Amino acid sequence: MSGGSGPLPYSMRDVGTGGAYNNAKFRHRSRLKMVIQSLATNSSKYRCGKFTVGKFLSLLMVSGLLYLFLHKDGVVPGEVHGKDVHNNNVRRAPNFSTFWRKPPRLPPRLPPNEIYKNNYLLQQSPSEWTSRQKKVKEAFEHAWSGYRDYAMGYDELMPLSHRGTDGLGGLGATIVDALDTAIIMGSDDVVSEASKWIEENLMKRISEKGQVNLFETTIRVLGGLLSAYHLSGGDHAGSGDSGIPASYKKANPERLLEVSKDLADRLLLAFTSSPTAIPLSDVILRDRTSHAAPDGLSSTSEATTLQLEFSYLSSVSGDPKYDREAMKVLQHMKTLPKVEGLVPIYINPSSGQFSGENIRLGSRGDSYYEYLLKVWIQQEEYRNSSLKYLFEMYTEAMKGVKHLLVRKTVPNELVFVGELPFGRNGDFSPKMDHLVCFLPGTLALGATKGITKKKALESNLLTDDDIENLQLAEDLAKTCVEMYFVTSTGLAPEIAYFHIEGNPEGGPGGGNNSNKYANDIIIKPLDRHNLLRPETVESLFVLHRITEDPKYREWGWQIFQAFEKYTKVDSGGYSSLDDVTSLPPHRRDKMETFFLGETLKYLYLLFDESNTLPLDKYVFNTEAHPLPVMRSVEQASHSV
Ligand code: DMJ
Repeated sequence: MSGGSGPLPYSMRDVGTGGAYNNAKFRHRSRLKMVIQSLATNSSKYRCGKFTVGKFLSLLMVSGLLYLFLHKDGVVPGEVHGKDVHNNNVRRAPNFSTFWRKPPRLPPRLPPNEIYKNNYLLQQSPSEWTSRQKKVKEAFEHAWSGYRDYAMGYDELMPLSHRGTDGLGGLGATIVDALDTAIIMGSDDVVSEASKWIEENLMKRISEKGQVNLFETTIRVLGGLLSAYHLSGGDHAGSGDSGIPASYKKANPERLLEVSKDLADRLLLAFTSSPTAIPLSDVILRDRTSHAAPDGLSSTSEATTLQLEFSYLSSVSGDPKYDREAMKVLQHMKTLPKVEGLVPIYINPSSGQFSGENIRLGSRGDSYYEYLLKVWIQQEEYRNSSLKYLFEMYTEAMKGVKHLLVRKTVPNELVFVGELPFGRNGDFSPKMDHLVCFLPGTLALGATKGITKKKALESNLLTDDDIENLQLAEDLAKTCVEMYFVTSTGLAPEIAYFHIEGNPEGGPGGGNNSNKYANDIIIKPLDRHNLLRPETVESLFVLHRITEDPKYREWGWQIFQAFEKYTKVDSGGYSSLDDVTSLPPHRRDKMETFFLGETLKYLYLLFDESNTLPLDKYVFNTEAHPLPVMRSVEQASHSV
């Protein structure tokens, strides 16, 4: 019989009785049996009264004769002698018997993916996570195609009205934000299109454009250029650690460095024009001038989230001025009075002092805390000497967070980080921006410095503080994902309030009443929008790398699916939403640059199986642009 003597293309374990691979489910049925069965069935169903046993037996006899007649010539010599069954020269000529012949019983045919998935002996088996990672890459390319088709050269895409908009000064921010993501994912076409545009246009834009915000331009544009420079092999010291396949397309590093320097030279005016160490908030690129915001104030986070980029530029350009100006800010911050390490969200560049008492880890406060840690991590050589103060400031601030800002909800004890809008002596506000969801990742990174928890424990590297911070990171990450799962769309609002004992705040929830935390989380009408922000998936990525707990990936996958379902625009791109609590959610006609620069990059890396961009060798700037940890010359040469 066909295939009877050959080896079976599957393991017998896969075709046992019962279970998913029960052969009975796949057996072919004889056509003759089917005809008889059908006749009998039809008879009994429609003509039971007229169809006698005699008629049935006669029909059986006729059928039998017909069967024998048709099988007279139906066997090829090879089959008779049990040899050469695969000899093409003796194949049966097609005739009626072919049609009637009973097909062999075959094992279940699985599609290739299923075969790989169920055979643990195959080394190259693409896992479920690899196929999910591929979906993220497809999403990235879909986002890019919308931008390229309707908004190429603008800062952002308006995916519904098929237009572009310049919300960030007109430097083609989406292109630069997306470039390193494309390199990491191996999206070669996007790398070509983005780097071609940068090479041909960006320098000119920088020399012609007007006002840009120092912080946004540094984290998105300068950070994006420098990261792409590194990943394209610009600095040979660290690029080998990235784990990105050499075959993936890269950009032209020389050109990227040239543009970076030109941009940074202009941005430096914000530092050098200020009477204090605190930079002014805006720069007029073409005029090479800088000015403060209309109210004269800078956001604390904005003034203090510049150093990873400027320090790295000094290191690769050999010019210390970038590092020097940017680091003055943090040295100055060290001297200012704080509330248990916590700082108000405004600072005055004229006086160099904080303005107001509003303390929060959400907007205008967030990345101050992130960069205290990351700048310390980035400059490995100075961790125990000149930059030690940064880790001390970070440690004190996290103690302050735990003491003054962390609370639990009623009834279900979700852990969250609230605010002190009127300082230490004012009332506590149980409000948490989605932006705060960067904190779980930062806490986890601060605890192990990028290595896995397992390794850190084995090497006895974790202090009590580290263990407490890691636990807080896990608790907060849970709260951040519940901010998604509690809504009708499965997407988080921009801001949530939390129900605490004696809390005067009350209000509607997220619309998913089956969620356990429906009564713990309050979402006010004006806070229901979603801008495709990255912070939660960023923390899931870091926590997964550090704890190796698969739940972080599962959570990330659920969030990704919700983005796919409710924010994807058929003609290309993804859209922010007005209200995550209503179905279908109204869309906002805007795709933020960080969806390509951060959100999709972190999801891609969350599902990555090969530790691309290891966290003990890379720091991600606050816009998710990875920069290498700068090791001393001696350390670097040992690892070559
Ligand atoms: C990004 O530009 C950066 O992550 C920044 O630190 C905060 N806001 C957005 C993303 O939400």
